[in-house]
Amino acid sequence: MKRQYPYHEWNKKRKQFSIIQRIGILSAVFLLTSVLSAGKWVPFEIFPSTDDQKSPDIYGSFVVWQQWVEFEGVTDWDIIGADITNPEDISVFGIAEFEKNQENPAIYDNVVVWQDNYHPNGDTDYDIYMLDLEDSEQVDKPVTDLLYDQINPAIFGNTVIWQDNSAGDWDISMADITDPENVDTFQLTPFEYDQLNAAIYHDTVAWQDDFVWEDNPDGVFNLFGADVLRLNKPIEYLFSALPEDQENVAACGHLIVWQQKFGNDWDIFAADISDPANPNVFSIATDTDNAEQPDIDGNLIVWQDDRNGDWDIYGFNLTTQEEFLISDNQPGQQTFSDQTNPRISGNTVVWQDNLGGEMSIYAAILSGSEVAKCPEKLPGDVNGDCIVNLQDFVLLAQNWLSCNFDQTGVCP
Ligand SMILES: [Ca+2]
Ligand SMILES: [Ca+2]
Ligand SMILES: [Ca+2]
Ligand SMILES: [Ca+2]
Repeated sequence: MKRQYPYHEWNKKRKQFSIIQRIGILSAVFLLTSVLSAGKWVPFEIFPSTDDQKSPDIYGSFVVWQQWVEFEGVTDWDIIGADITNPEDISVFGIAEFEKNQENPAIYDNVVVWQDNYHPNGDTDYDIYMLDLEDSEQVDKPVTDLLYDQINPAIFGNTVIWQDNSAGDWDISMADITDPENVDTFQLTPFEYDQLNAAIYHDTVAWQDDFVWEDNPDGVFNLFGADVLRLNKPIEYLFSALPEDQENVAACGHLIVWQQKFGNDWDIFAADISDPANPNVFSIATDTDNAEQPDIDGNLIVWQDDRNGDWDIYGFNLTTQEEFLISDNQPGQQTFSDQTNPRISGNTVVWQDNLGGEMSIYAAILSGSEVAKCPEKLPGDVNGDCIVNLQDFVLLAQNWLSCNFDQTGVCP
């Protein structure tokens, strides 16, 4: 199962380019200019630009994305970041502004990872790179230096995961980046068929997998996962196997969320994987329109939804069980556009928006009843809805004087 990739002495292949370009660009402060209109929360554009911006991720108040940047006559994707602690005084900074393409960034705390196809020898395969925003030298470091493509990274703590096509199909691999100079890499899914679009939260990794076996003869994507507490000895689970495709999984706490094909449209489902061998699946958004690209943090789930005729961002509060519209929801709004690809951290949601033609990154800081949490569970709140009422009493009465010890002679 375990495969230790040969470790290379990482060369400083891009250091020179890095220094030249880092000095020239974005350490500016931008004023909030794109307020749509008044409302309970007002979406704001993070870094107004005529460049296309897409694939945002967020951790706390740090937002990262990829941007189509022109430099000395050549245009390619770079990674840009912003601190949106104060939405009226956003600081924007360059993270990876190199030749070729830096794409699909992910962030955890102060560490950003991305896929990158710059090689000094002219190769164009993708590798995974990382930058610690607190690194005083601001030098990016390779997580992989492997043949073929390593793409689509995710990060939690000191564990980075990605998908790799070096075996002829997609596999998920992982790395421990505790010491960036000595990255240990492990294969998670050295299996046939495609394992891809993986998510990580603590020791849980989840991915979509079109593995064909007796329960999946058509090779649709099912959801698999693993406990990776020991990176060299992962324990694999089957989270959801249905005849319909299940894709784009995200994870937080003991929950995973994903999009699932139902008839001709996509729906959002979730599962409690506290007991990973027996997931408890429940639905989040199942109308006849498309709900896609879910993300989850705490008790909030977000996704993109086309029920209103264009793409909007929707949210669902797992505590109050209420659904709510996040984007294109301003009083008196006249202009509507497509909001897609949301990510959430705390009460802050980011997405990409094609308002005005090119793609831009927007954010909204949610507030009010839509984001209500239950700080602690009340004694007697049997159904966990943060209210002690008759519903709890009914559940209590149904089990009155029941006893469920697993050993005989213990119950009275
Ligand atoms: Ca670039
Ligand atoms: Ca590579
Ligand atoms: Ca595979
Ligand atoms: Ca919209």
